[in-house]
Order: sequence, then C-alpha cells, then structure tokens
Amino acid sequence: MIRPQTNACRTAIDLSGIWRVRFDPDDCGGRDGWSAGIGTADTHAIAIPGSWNEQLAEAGYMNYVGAAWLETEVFIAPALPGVRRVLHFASVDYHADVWLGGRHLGTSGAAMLPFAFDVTDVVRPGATARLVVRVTNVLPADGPTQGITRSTYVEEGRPRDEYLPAVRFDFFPFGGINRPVHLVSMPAQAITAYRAVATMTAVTLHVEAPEGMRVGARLVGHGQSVEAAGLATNGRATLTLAPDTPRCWSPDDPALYDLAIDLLDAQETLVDRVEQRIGFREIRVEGSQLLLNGAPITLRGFGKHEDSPIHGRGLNLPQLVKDFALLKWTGANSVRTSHYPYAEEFYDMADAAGVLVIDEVFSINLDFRRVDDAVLASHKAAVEQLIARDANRTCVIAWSLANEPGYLAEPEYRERSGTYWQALFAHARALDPTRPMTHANVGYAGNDDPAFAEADIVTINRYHGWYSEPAQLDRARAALVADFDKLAAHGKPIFVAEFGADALAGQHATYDQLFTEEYQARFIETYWDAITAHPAVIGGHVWNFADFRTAQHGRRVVHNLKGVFTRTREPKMAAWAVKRLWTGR
Ligand code: GCB
Repeated sequence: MIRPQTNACRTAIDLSGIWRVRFDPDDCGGRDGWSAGIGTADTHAIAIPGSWNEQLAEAGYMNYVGAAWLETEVFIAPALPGVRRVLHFASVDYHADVWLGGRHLGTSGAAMLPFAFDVTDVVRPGATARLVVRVTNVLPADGPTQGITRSTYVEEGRPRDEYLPAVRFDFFPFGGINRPVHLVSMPAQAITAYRAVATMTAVTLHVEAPEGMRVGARLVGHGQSVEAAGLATNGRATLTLAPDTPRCWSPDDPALYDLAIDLLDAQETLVDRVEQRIGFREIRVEGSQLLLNGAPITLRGFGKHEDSPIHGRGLNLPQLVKDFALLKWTGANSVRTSHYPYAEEFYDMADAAGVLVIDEVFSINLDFRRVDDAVLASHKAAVEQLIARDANRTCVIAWSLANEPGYLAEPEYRERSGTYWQALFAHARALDPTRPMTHANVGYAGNDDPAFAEADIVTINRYHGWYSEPAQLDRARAALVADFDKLAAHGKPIFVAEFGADALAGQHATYDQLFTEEYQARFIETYWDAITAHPAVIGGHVWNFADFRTAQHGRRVVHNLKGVFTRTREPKMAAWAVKRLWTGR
C-alpha cells in the first residue's frame, strides 16, 4: 500500500478536522442503522486525528473502552475518466469498520497500521458523501497483543482486577482515529507497490507495475543525478540506481536523496509517479557488534510512546518536531518505537535527522497459556503489514517482533514458545532478509529466553535498582553485569532496550530515594557505565523519553514517570545527565 502523496499524478486530500462521534456502549449502532449516519442525538464534536479520551473526558469518556461511531462529510471533486479514488487510513485504535454513502467498504487490518479501500465505484463525483467509521479500542483475544477485560483477569487467575481501563500493558488504551485519513485520487494504471533495497553504493528497486509498461526511476541529490528504466515483466521491474560517489547516510550525516519512480505508457507519457526520500547505508551484525556502514556503532537513545496531553495517541506534529529537537539535544542517535509502529511522519523525521529506528510490532506481554494458531497467524500478519509499510525506510535498522512475551513467567512460555519464534522469525526474515531481527526480553523469561535462539540481537529490558534491589545501585549494577555475562554466551550483540527509574519532577533528596530526580539520574549513569564497559553490549535505550499516561493503577501516579522529560517536555535532572553522557557537554 503506497503512502498517500500529492505529485504530478496523484492527489491526496487530508480529511483531518472536526468530525462527530457517538459512543455505543450497548453495541446497538449496527442494528439502529448508524452506518448511514449517526444522527444528532448524543453526538459530540471530536478532532481527528485525536483520541477521544482526554478530548471528551468531561462528557464521561476518559476511560471509555468499547465501540464509537465517527462521521464526517467528504466532497468528491469531479475527475477525468480513468482516475481511481482510494480512501486511506493511516491507522485507527484499534479496529475499524468503514462505510461511505451507506456502503460498507470493509474493515481495518493489523492494529496501528494503515488500511485502504478503493472507492471509485462507490462515490459520485461532484457530490458529498457521508463517511462513517465504527471504531473499537477493544483488542481481540487472538491478536499479537491479546485483549484483556475485567472478566478475563479472573479467568487468567490474576490476583486482582487492578487496572482502569483493563489492559495488558503499561500505557493508556487511547481510542479513536489517531492518524490522518486521506482521499487519494490516482491513475487506474498505477504502480501498486515497490521495495527499495539500499546498500552503501546502490539502491535496487523492485517495482510492481502493469505488465509490459515502462518503469523509470530517478535519484537526485548532493549534486548527483542517476536514472534507470526497464519494462515490467511478470508484473515487476527491477532497476538499480548507483551514483558514482554516493554520500552515505548516518546519524552524523543524514544524507538523503530524492527518489521518483515513474510509470510510462507506450507513447512515453507519464502515467503514474511515486516519490520518497532515501539514503545509502548498510546495517549488519558481525559477532557481538552492530555495524553501520561497516563500522561498529553504539546505540544511545530512548524508548518512546505516542502520547501527549489532550491529543492522547493522536498525531501531534508540533510535539513530534519538538521531540526530534530534544533527541538531538540529548545526543541520542536511536529510538525504539515501543510498543507499536508509529505514524509515518515519525519516520520522515527520523530519516531526515539521522535517528536510527528499531521498529516494533504491536505485540506486548504475549501470554503463552493462551497462544494458539490464531495468535501466530495474526502476529505474522502484523509483521507482514509493518514490513510492507516501513521496509523502504532508511532509518529503520532492525525489526523488534515482540515486547516482553512470557511476562507472567508462565511455564508454558519455556515449554511452547520455541516453535512459535522459529515460525515468526523465519516469516519476518523471508519478508526482509536485509535487517537484523530481535525482540525485547523481560527478566522473568530468563537469560535463556527461547526467542534468543532466533534473534540476531539479544535485547533485554532490565529494572534492577527499581522493581528489584530498590535504591541500591551497587547491587543493581552487579545484577546487570551478571545478566550481561550470562547473555554473552549467546555469542550475539546484547542491547538494553529499557532501563529507567520513575522521577516526579521537583522531588529531591540528598540520598538514594526512589522517585527523586537525583536517583533517576544516578540510576541512568550507573547503567550507562556498565553498558559501555561490557564488550558484548552495543548500547542502551533509557525508558522513557518522556512521562506518559497509563491506565489507572496503584503503582502509577497518573503517568509512568520514567521520562527524562515530563509529559509536556520539560527536562528533569536525568535529561541533563544523559546529555552529559552522550555529548560530553
Ligand atoms: C517494561 C515495559 C514497559 C513499561 C516499563 C515500566 O518492561 O516494556 O512498557 O512501561 O517496563 O516502566 O515498568
């Protein structure tokens, strides 16, 4: 699915704005015909993209989990014959059913990823059509992040019903249309997909295009311009673009080139075009090192979230720009998209800023007492849709296929997960043989986690000094180093994807005290020292870049406070500490 864009052949109209929403806690909207229009009773204005929770807290929807129907009107401009219209959703949280002019178009795919419908035959050019989207933020039990409800807590034998809303993860289950919706006009004969594989010297393009048509590609930048062309045979053209002296992309020099892929008819008339920016770079694992463009690289950065006041998980472009300025200010060179694929604008920024991205599939705390073939199938589908969306991204250096499976230390994890990981990693590798694969291990799953056998990088999340050995950094450091020494037996690079301590901005002490700014800073300094001292460890990501909202829970004070920045992006002492560690200033 090609991203919406406006160029010589395509036009993308952004449908962001103030829509209307009607909540459907009793699930009667389907029966009562809301798909044709939600009416005027009990409706609320809602900004799209944006989560309903904080926007509509006063109306009672802060903690709402269930179905909601959202609608807007779309004017379909008249068009020349042969123009197709596609309705593209960058994502909804977490599942959608869509109707246009009362016609059911279909449903979304994997959560947090795009989906689109061809609406050419549904719309009447020159008229306005009503777009209705039924969104639910209830996760299915057989997804790669298994849904949980108040009643399944009990079935799962958990000690208590302790989260509002009920969640399996440590962030807020914001609901709604959280990324833009576009109406795209594009040619009927079109480029349908492409894969760009970059090395340090060339970009090889595999373009899916109508049989027998001519495909041309042009790469321009840094005073150079190269072209290639070929015919689509068996639905595909393969082209190679190799400038004489390509400038390589890296965090120190994020050199991007403008790539345009053209589709031409027999008269050499331009029929379709897609564009993106791309860089020359290579990423590879060798022994216990990670090599970028042939040289070892230490990853320093953060796990993040898509989370901001009022917007919730809704795309917040000013905050995105600010976050990249803050990442640069700290000296970070990398980010993991914990715990789900982010909006495509994030990757645009990362490509341009030279920030390396570990791109994570939305799979959190997979509980192997409840894993079956349906879970594996939906996990594979999520991997497939993520790689389809992001494989052409220069900034993406690795895929993370799951976060903290086996979190409950259930024996079934050790008994059954081996074959699951073999199947999942093999599936991912077949889809992208060019990037390392990993997953984020939780301590409960052990330093001999069955997934490590399949991963290229041994990635761990550790909280010695916080959840265990609290406020005892000497013991915490010893436990961390003991983990490293055991993990080194895998003979692979070790990466610490999470380490961090909560700090309430303004809380201070002269001694080691949980929740103070001083302890958070000292915790990070202690970990960083151990990370950089160990030969097999390729770096670490502080948990978290900024404080973020969680479900209500006795161990959280509104937010998870492990951010080195507050939720509104003021620095804590720890932000200055990482800046000193990573920039020397
Ligand atoms: C973890 C999870 C992350 C949590 C974090 C914490 O291991 O991966 O989602 O927010 O710990 O702060 O407990």
